[in-house]
Amino acid sequence: MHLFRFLTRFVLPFLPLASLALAAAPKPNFLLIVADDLCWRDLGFTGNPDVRTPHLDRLRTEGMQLHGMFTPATTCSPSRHALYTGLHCVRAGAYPNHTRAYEGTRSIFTHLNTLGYRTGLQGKEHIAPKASFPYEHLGGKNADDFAATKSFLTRDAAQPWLLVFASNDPHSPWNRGPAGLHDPAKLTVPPYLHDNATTRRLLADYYGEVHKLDWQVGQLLALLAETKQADNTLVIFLSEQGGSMPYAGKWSVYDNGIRVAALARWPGKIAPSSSSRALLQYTDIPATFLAAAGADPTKIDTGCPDTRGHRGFDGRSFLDVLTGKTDRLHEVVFAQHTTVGINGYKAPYPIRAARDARYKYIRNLAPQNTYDIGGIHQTEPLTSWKADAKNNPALAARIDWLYHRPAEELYDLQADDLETKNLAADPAHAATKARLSAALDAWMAQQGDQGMATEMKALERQGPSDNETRAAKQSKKKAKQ
Ligand SMILES: [Ca+2]
Repeated sequence: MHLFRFLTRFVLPFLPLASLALAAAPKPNFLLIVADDLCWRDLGFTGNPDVRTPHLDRLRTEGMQLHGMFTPATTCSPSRHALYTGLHCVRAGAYPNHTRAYEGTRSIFTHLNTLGYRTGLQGKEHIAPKASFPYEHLGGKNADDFAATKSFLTRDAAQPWLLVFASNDPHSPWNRGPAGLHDPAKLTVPPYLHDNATTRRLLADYYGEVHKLDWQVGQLLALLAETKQADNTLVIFLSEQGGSMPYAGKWSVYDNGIRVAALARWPGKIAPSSSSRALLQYTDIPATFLAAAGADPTKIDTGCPDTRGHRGFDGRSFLDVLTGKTDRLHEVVFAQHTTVGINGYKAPYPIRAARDARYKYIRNLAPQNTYDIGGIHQTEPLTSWKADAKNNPALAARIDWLYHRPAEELYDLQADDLETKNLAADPAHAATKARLSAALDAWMAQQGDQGMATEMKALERQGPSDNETRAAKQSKKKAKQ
């Protein structure tokens, strides 16, 4: 019998409609590209005049720029847990750096594996426990092994996939980029950095490593084109969290730290050269992928209930933002910073923030302490800045802000995007402060965030498993010495 007649007479009438729809529209693939310690401003398409990012700039013209994407954390490990679990940091137990989620927590890898996807992660991991993140680790520690990437992408044409490409670039010490690409003397030093020879030298090295990240993105996009999967792949690029020079954002909830450069490309679904200002968070990514795969993200059990017993994601799908149906998702986004457990930390300096489209409210929970950690406070360029500050009172005051801040801060980001004018004591902004402060309280309660008490439990939340916390591992090491 002719195949078509056979199908129409005997097979199609017995197939449920849903499977027909699936057969007509295969599930999309997902390529999630994550940078490391990249301030959102330091890309060609976000306006940096010096850095060279031709591949990312092209990706921007092929898709949508998400201007309102935010990470809920200020360091690598908690940002990644939120990104993969769809849960904010304290609820999942993954809030200090070098952290892990509670046993039983599920991630986007778990959920997409259930839907029949193969899932891989290439490059930097920094997440635990293993059982919560059931991906194949591609290329070992070498994120530049694109032969491993190609073999993963082409293994089985009938099976959809998720690949997270987690680059280690441009994380310090900035020695992996091409040498001599930028002349330090010719750079435009951003206004939030102090301009001296040390800053310029480090900035040139950092920009070189951003260029290397861009080369990796070029390799990935070329592989998608070569394997003819570009049209059926939703590509998302994220800058992770801010840069590691003072005021470049990392370890702070200022916008240089928690605001993220974000792009999304999905030919035929996302309009080229489009933009959205919708407020989004990393925790929205898992729900968005599941919605794009045809699943209902509101039915997902994350394995980790909040204080009200709700087991779903903290995030929501922004698929309708990507397809241009809406330009709104959240009214307020949130972030937390945990100092205890950061390499070289001296005293607890927990910070919380709530931000809407215009204003940001920040609460420093231990303003009586000195904020002092290894990264920004004890390395270059700060040492050179301190030497210059001896004859520069404005710079000295700026440096002191790295160590001491008031209990509350409020900024009008429309008028003051570098957050230099604290309006927390200004009666004209009392209502705004009260509104964002109340939103922050509600978020902390939902998360089970007890502020200082939570900060003091941070060491228990570090390490690969409940049996081997980072603190226990370190004291074992000390006992041996
Ligand atoms: Ca990082």
